[in-house]
Amino acid sequence: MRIILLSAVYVCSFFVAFSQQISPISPLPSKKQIQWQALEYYGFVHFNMNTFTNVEWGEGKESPSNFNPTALDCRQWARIAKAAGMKGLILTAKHHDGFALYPSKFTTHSVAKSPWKNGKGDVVKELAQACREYGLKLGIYLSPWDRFHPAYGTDDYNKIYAEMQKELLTQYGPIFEFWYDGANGEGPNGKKQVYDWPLFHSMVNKYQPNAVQFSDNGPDIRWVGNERGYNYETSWSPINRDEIYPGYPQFDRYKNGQENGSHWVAPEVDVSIRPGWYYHPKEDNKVKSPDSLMKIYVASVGRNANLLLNIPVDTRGLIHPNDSASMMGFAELRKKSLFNLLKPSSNKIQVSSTFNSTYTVKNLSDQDVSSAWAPQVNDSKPIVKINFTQSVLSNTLMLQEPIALGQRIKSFSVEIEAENGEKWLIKAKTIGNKRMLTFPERKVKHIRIILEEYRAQPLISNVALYRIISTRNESLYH
Ligand code: FUL
Repeated sequence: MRIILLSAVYVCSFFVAFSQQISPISPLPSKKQIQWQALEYYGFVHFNMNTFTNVEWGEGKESPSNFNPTALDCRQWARIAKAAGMKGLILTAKHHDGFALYPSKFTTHSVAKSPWKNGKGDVVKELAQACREYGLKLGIYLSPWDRFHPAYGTDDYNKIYAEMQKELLTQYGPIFEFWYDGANGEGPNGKKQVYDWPLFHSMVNKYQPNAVQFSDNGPDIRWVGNERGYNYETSWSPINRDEIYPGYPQFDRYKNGQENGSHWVAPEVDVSIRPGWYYHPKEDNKVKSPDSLMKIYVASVGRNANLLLNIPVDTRGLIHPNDSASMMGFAELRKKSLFNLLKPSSNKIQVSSTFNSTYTVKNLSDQDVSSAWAPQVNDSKPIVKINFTQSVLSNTLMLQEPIALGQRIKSFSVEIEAENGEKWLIKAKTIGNKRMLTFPERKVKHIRIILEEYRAQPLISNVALYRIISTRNESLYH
């Protein structure tokens, strides 16, 4: 009888352990935030009145007659973006000077007043069509700051902005991201606007519920805190979103996100391929090189953010050949660098313990972000160990957490041993969606990843090893 009972207990506990799922820890990303994070890399297009007046910020007094691209071709933008591996394009439908790239009913300052296509043109429409043709997503940048609009600085302006949102959100098909700029200066009458953020957010939630909204504090995705193309090494997607607002002067204090933040608002790195956001002929030879874009990628996508790379379209209405060459060079580098050198068949991945058969070591090399390895609850020092039967020339370790279950890891270290006996110890804090740790390129023989602190039972969804190279086929990391 005792034996039967004991066996029953054993069988039951086996099934409990077998089927037990690890609970998520809040805050959690929504479905659309998870989908957005998977995009990783997409483009920004700054093309508007400033392109023709050769400035970065217009004053709102520019004549619409300036806007006259000679060869505008949104299909060229989309073709290049697609070939460059971007997943979408976000267009400056209206910048701070107030000029609208589509014939809005709520401003008199738009393409409708320009000589381009005799005032019958609509850049947003052309880009929406081109994106559809090339399988790209479309995003909208609509500057709340408007240095032209006579209503700016009054309550009416909030309603006008919301009406413009409605036009953009209802006339051009699906939108994947809505971008609010944090810049807020004076309007034409010297007044500043108090923005009605709840109204603006409700417009997107109503007309494009699948679109994520970007601003300094979200609500869905947030500014990284600089425009130079990198995220900070420690990066939490959770943040106390309600303590900050667009243009918040002490934003620096929030740039790492917060371990115990109230909301999930992952960072986006926005950076231009040239020094300026808009096209200036004098910057034709200042386009960032593919090597520099690769470093930006590692410091953005490889640090728990997405990369929004701006391409300034020129006065013809085309992407300049220097920019497109660099974008293609960058795509080529990613292709040559970002394939996993860990072959599960020959390089043995071992773990210190396994929670149950749902969270096995196999999940670490399946490239699937929704499956993960987890150690036993009582494993006080969870370790992932990789021994190479043949050492592998590499310079980057990539780790991922399954973000759908929340961000957990607070600190970890990586020990690397090269074939020649050299050793490194890398100490780091967060992983998040993706973390790339670079080290001097060597033939690597052993790697140990030690999970030290975590907010809840730790989970790792993927481990990969790369050799990231420059255009000269040398290591990008010496
Ligand atoms: C900034 C703006 O002031 C720049 O002109 C540009 O649009 C950049 C993306 O955001 O805050």
